[in-house]
Amino acid sequence: MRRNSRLLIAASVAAANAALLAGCSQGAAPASAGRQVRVTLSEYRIEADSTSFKPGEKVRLIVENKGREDHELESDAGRLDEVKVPIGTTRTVTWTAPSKEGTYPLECDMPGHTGMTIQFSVAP
Ligand SMILES: [Cu+2]
Repeated sequence: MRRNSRLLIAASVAAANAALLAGCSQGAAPASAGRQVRVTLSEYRIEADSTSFKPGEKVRLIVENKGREDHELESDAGRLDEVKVPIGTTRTVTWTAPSKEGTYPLECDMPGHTGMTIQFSVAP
């Protein structure tokens, strides 16, 4: 039961990512990244060193799961593809902040993790 629902979610996330990728070209990020921002996942919240970014700023996100469950981090509006972060692991990804000013959610979209969200802002 649990396995089936995970598979379904994985399939729908893959479809969403494909749709996102079709609409933008941010996959080809150069190796040089700007500042590092640590993001910590636990039950059921997200904490981050910084939640303020410049439009189009390139950032290295160091995402650590300090919880007792698997988590992930993503932002559809903020253009961060899903980063899976199993229990006890840390994942580093390069991310480019949206070019448009505004407030965006970063969230864990796993079943039952509703409310595991943090807002970040993009402003010059
Ligand atoms: Cu979670």
